[in-house]
Amino acid sequence: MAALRVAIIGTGFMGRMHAHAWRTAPRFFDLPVTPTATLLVGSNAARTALAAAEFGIPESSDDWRSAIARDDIDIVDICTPGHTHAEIALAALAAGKHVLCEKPLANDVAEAEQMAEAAAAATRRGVFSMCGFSYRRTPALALAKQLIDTGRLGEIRHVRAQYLQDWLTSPDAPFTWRLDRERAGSGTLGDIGAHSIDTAQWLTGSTITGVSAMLRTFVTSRPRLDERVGLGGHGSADAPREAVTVDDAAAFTATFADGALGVFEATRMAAGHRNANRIEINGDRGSVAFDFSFMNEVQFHDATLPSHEQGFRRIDATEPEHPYAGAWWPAGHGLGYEHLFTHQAVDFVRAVTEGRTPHPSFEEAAQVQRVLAAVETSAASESRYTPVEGARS
Ligand code: SOE
Repeated sequence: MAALRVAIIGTGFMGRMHAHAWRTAPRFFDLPVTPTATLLVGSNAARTALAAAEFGIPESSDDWRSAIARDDIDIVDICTPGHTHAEIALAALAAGKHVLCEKPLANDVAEAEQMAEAAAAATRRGVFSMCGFSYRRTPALALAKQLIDTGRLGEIRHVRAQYLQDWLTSPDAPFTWRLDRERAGSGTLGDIGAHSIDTAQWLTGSTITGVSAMLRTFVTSRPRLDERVGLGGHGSADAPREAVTVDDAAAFTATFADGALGVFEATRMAAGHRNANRIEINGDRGSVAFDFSFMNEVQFHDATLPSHEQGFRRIDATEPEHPYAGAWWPAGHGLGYEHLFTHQAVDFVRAVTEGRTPHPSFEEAAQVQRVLAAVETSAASESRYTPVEGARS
């Protein structure tokens, strides 16, 4: 294998991010094979050609099927909305392409399980796949994983995860595909709650076995996006409004196979929190706490120290010994969001060339999908919800 040629499907936020990652990975990391994004595929030919020029990708197309049929494409990198993941991934695996697929893996459990089965079969033919739960590639979180795996937290009792964003706080924030159940599968739950579920199961090495959940949609329609303003701006008050068919917020408790208890919250309406992806894990020997707002740091408490020496201490995960960090800048010169995607590309290339299944596998991502489905089922029934007697409404 001399090179790995990548076709990126999707020209939005993630398409742009992945293009950056494929370009950067071989510049900073010593890779056995050089990946190159050679083709960008989008739904509109003219806009995709412009995007390809901007991302530095030599070719563009509006036909993902012909991209997959090409002999000179080795990796299909799926960065499209969720409703297209299964069809593209299944076709790509059948054509013998390695597949990197954005999260959540699919829009429902049936699709996710079909993808996981196809991925397992492809692995036996030397064709690999991975789901893009990119936060696994945060150096500070990877350090937390090392601390947990080496027993520094002992037996895990609590997982406390919150993913707080605020870009939907205003009722005039514009409509996007992420608010359409047909395309996105679910709302905040699948978009960012899925990250917390994946991170929690990955860090603890334990699966979620049950949930008790609530979902809320606070704003039921939004103005159609004014292209001139763009996401993050406001739709004009008199613009036609589109119905929001997904959740704005999710809250649930969870049980883990190893006996731990989990409390999860995800919202895109936590005013003031742009991207606070937080998780804290408590065991009988210590705790770790992480907040993406301070993404280069992890807080570690060692409960085995003499009590007068105990307390959370901040570890700056930018030393050369820390995961991924040695490839970048001198210690203390932090990393950003885009680095996670570069690390993801690096791990994917290394696994593919060494013939190893990269993580998270489609099967791990299908387990996240099962949790998402359980949250929706629980929220719909609210069967374990007990109203407070005598409370005034
Ligand atoms: C939007 O909520 C979003 O871009 C997610 O889709 C990403 O997965 C997350 O990393 C940042 O926020």
